[in-house]
Amino acid sequence: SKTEKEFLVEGMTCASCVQAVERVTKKLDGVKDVSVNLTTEKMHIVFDQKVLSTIDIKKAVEDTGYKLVDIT
Ligand code: 9UX
Repeated sequence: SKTEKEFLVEGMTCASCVQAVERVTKKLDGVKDVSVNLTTEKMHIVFDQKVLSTIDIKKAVEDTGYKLVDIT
């Protein structure tokens, strides 16, 4: 049930934005790995889809002030 997805993260303008997005997603139950790239604006995330949905991930990031766009 481990799955990988790519998202586009909208609204990041500095390295602290990247850290904020990584921090909020890494602490979600079911997330195994997250990496966010400021230049490409992409997030790569590995998570257990039995525990967490993409909606949950989007909500967590959007509550932090950024927007996630599904690209896979
Ligand atoms: Mo950097 Mo991001 O000062 O919202 S943390 S712009």
